[in-house]
Amino acid sequence: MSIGFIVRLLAPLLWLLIALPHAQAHTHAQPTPLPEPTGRVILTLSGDIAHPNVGGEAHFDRTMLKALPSRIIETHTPWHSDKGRFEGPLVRALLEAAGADGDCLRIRALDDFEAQAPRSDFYDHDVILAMSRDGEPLGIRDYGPLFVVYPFDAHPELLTEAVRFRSVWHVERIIVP
Ligand SMILES: Nc1nc2c(c(=O)[nH]1)N[C@H]1C(S)=C(S)[C@@H](COP(=O)(O)O)O[C@H]1N2
Ligand SMILES: [Mo]
Repeated sequence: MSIGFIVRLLAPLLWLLIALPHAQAHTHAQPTPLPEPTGRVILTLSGDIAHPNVGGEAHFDRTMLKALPSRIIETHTPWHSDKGRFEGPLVRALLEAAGADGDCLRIRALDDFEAQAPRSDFYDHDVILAMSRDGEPLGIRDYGPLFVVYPFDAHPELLTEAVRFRSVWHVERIIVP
């Protein structure tokens, strides 16, 4: 066997070894462009964000939030005596739109309240950032404009102090450490 023959045999293999991981990393890192908000920004995702649209942050107006995959959750909450029909984007859809990969999220409210929540909550359950209740936009008096709603009625095991703490109302920012 000549050296030339061995080189010709190995070259494509070497090329695969070098090029393939790059090709995969490239497709994986392909960002989904997040449009820029045109209306008033009501939610900001900051920190470790892969798809920023304004500066290094992901800003959302109402229209952008409404365009995300959403759910309707019919449930009581520890703060409502009657059942409500809460509707809004899935938190995991929001994280994916912003390219937020962190394991833990800091959810901050207009009143400076802040809670930490594990990312897994939003994959284990259809947790939404409710924008409306019974078809009406959530006002600041009804825990709006954005309220983290867990499906308490469907999953009573969620009625714990820890999850109550993560049920942040008046949400304005999600920080990905
Ligand atoms: N914006 C905002 N969300 C919040 C809070 C708050 O003070 N502000 N309190 C949290 C805590 S600690 C709990 S236990 C629940 C319920 O608060 P409550 O017992 O005062 O009704 O809401 C959570 N969400
Ligand atoms: Mo609490």
